[in-house]
Amino acid sequence: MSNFNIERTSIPIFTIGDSTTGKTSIISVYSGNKFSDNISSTIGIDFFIKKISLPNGKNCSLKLWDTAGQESYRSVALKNVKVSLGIIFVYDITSNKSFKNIKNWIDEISNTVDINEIPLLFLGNKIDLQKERDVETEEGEKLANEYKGLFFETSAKNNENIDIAFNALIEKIYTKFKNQFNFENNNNNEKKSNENQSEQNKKISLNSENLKKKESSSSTKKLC
Ligand code: G3D
Ligand code: MG
Repeated sequence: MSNFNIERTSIPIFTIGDSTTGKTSIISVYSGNKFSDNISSTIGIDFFIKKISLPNGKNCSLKLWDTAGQESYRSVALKNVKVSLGIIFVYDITSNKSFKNIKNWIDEISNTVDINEIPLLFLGNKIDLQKERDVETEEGEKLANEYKGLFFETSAKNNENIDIAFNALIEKIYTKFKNQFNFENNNNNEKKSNENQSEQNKKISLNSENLKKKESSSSTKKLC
């Protein structure tokens, strides 16, 4: 499958939040990889492709963009948020700073997208570290309610609540954007996907140059 086809047949979702909150781990575990204690830090922006079934039983792919916090990449990465159909905000329940910063991230991307128009998912990650908890569950719920987003507490380490959170987001995206899903082409896509099993659930890294190319090619929102 060429990148062109990936672009045309996937649902773009962004993960945003402070570094070390577990964004890469969450996406990686959801994409079917084992949790790694030594995950290499995201340098610029990567994306993972994950094959899913939609609520209507049809197959589709999620394109999960994984952003790093470094300033140099952040501006390029955030420009791409405008093509997203879902945004995941991640904080670390052991870091009140990362929780407080979610509002700053929201302010930053609000320059690019109308967040009221995009399904949002708020994740408080690292619930396996209960003894170090620095953010109460109710605070996370309150924040998510304020922005009419979904809320879950997760552990990428223990693979806890990861699938359930993504499924809830997919359902919300499907309900909101189902008119944009091109089901006529779906059989075709399924056939292509089956011919390219090795292309599924893969990680793709972008440097800033090809990211700009991606940015222009991903402005279309034709889905599945
Ligand atoms: P980021 O992509 O948001 O920067 P990473 O975060 O996924 O790179 O994770 C940062 C660190 O937190 C990693 O540890 C990773 O193993 C750890 N981590 C991620 N999710 C969890 C979780 O649910 N529980 C616990 N206990 N740790 C988690 P290192 O040691 O590599 O820095
Ligand atoms: Mg990362």
